Amino acid sequence: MNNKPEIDFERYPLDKSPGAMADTIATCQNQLEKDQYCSLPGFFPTATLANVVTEVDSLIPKANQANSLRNCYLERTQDPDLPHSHPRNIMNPARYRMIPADLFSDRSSLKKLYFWDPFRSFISQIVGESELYPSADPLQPVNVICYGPGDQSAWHYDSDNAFTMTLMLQSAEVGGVFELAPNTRRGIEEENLEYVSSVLSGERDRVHTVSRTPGELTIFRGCNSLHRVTQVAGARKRLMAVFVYEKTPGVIGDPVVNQTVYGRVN
Ligand SMILES: O=C(O)CCC(=O)C(=O)O
Ligand SMILES: [Fe+2]
Repeated sequence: MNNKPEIDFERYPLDKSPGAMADTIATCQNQLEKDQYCSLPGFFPTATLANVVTEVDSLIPKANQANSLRNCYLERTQDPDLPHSHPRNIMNPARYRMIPADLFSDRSSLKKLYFWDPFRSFISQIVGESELYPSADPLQPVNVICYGPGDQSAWHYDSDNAFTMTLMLQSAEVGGVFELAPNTRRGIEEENLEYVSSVLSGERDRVHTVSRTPGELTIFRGCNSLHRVTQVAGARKRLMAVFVYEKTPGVIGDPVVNQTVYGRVN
């Protein structure tokens, strides 16, 4: 599948010579390096968003709902050998619905974007990878996370991906704010537990509120930067598309992860 997707080509001329995007790529690289996220507003125009939202609305009833207490490592059990204040023992509620890739039509603008080679090459340049590949998993490549009233995500680190790519489809009326604390840890060898605990307990000094307007593409490095989505209120759902690229071809997801996230393995 390699059809041209319906993005705003005037603002983002990915269909022109590679040099046409050089300035945007450099700006994104700098922002990503500095803040651990970068933003491309207006990537999807309004008409494209409207089509995708219609498709998403029809799929929500088929989506699995995640609803659990979890720590920032995405674990659902505490460790009784550690103090109460240890990040492993600070549990927060997470509730949302996840629409897996196989429910979307091949004609969906989300899939056209995901499988379009110039887009993948653009993203690999921003994140500094020589090559990225589509995921071979039936469920993981293109998802939409739906947050209805009362839904939210808990402060967490993303597990293995070096970067996470999201596109805001529809914002909530109230709440649903994406917050990110850049570089809360250096990696699992340098956890900075005191600072992590302070963010989990409400310390706001280094927390960024990241702008997410409808149509905006955001790339972030969520592996070492705590992030969350605050609780949504109001009738309009917050709808966020998430795209997963891999560093090697043919990658299939962990069946345990798929069962937890989607309620099925494939
Ligand atoms: O819904 C969002 O804005 C972010 C979701 C998230 O944390 C993720 O995809 O890793
Ligand atoms: Fe995340």
